[in-house]
Amino acid sequence: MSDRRNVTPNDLSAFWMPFTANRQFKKAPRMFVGAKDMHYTTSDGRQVLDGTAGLWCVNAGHARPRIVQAIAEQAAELDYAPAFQMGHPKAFELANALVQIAPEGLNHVMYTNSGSESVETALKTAIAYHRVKGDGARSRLIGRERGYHGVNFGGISVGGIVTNRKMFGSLLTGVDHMPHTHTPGKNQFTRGEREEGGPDLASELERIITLHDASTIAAVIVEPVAGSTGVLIPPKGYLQRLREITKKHGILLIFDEVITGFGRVGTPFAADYFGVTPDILVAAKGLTNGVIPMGAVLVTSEIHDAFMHGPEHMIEFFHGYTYSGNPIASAAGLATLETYKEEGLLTRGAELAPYWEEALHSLKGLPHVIDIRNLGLIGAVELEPIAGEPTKRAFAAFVKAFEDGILIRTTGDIIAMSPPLIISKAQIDELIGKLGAILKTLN
Ligand code: PXG
Ligand code: PLP
Repeated sequence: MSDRRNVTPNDLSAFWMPFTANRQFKKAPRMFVGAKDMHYTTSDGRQVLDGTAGLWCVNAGHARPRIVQAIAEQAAELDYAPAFQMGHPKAFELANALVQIAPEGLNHVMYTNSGSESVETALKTAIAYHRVKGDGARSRLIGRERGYHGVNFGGISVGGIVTNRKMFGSLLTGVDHMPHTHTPGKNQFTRGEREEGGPDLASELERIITLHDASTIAAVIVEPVAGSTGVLIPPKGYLQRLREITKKHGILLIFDEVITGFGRVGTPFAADYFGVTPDILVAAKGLTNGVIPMGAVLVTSEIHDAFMHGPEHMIEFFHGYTYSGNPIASAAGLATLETYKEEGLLTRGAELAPYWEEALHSLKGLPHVIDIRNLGLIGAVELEPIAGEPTKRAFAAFVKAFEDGILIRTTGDIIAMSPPLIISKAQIDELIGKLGAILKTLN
């Protein structure tokens, strides 16, 4: 194999990078050329401690042997099989393995290639479910302010991110939004879930249902913990109440667990942590440890079975992707779930969470820090924005962190962290220690 370390590509302009300040990046590129366990290697040969599991996806750490081997073997044995009207064993094996670790009742799996596609699949399933039951008037979708559900049209319609809603036209019709669960100016530095406000916030859903009438609403979609928009932890009782309200009105509840799935909050899924089972669960990222693109949508038997009528030679659900259940992705998924199981990673976050919480909250009192939030192995440090220049202060922290050997994420002026679930206590100390030192140097 050729050694590509220290090779800097000589033309960066052809690749229009996603969610990146392209002009700024290309003036001073930050390049990774290798990764192993908790660390990346940069193009100038430095080690960077991964404080974000890549983009919230490399839950078992990098280049894990089982996964590497499974991908290589699968590529040689069966590289691709048509996804429609044909099968291959590993897609079925993985679906069974997923159902085993999923919350009780979520018994059927559809595959996609990303979180965004999983969201579209879930929304279409919800609408079609009511339709096949003869309840086709239920087509409205309810999302939430500050929700992130990927970048495709359904996802940005139910999502509540202003830039998406401003930039991309009129989006889907028949969508409404609940208020987000953040209470800025109150409850700062709460550890985990706050006590107050849950039932009140959830009762906003009742107001929306009264406005549109329940008979027009197909589904409510929420992230159990909003990740992308800055780690917004729901108050106690909130998700439980959403479940009660949706059930009462015959509305499907969709949990988007693209970030919270696969051990991130210390249980296999956030549904387990909160003790609330949705009708549809959306997953991606940690399903294959981020190594091969793959997402999944899990549904109850009630939903699945509602489609299994009509002539047997007919396609029951008119949906799917060229790469749904791709053999190499399926092999990566199976090897990932085996790695999680062997190392107890789906619950390791619960053991580490108190240490993580303590470390994070030790940053209280440092310059510019106005809030700290945490749940499982998720953490956020919110900084006071520079007046008139939002995002600049946190971005400066991000660049300095990369130079000092830690990888963090920023969204607005919020620093978000979500390390691989294999992180050691010493590495938590290093990550938070370095971040604290950086915060002291910021303007
Ligand atoms: N739903 C949720 C809840 C997500 O967090 C998606 C859907 C879309 O998944 P794909 O695979 O299409 O990107 C996401 C993705 C960040 C960050 O740093 C978050 C995501 C992706 C990239 C960066 O906050 N979330
Ligand atoms: N566009 C065209 C012209 C296609 O033929 C297809 C799939 O056959 C798609 C888009 C969808 O691609 P995918 O199945 O990879 O999502």
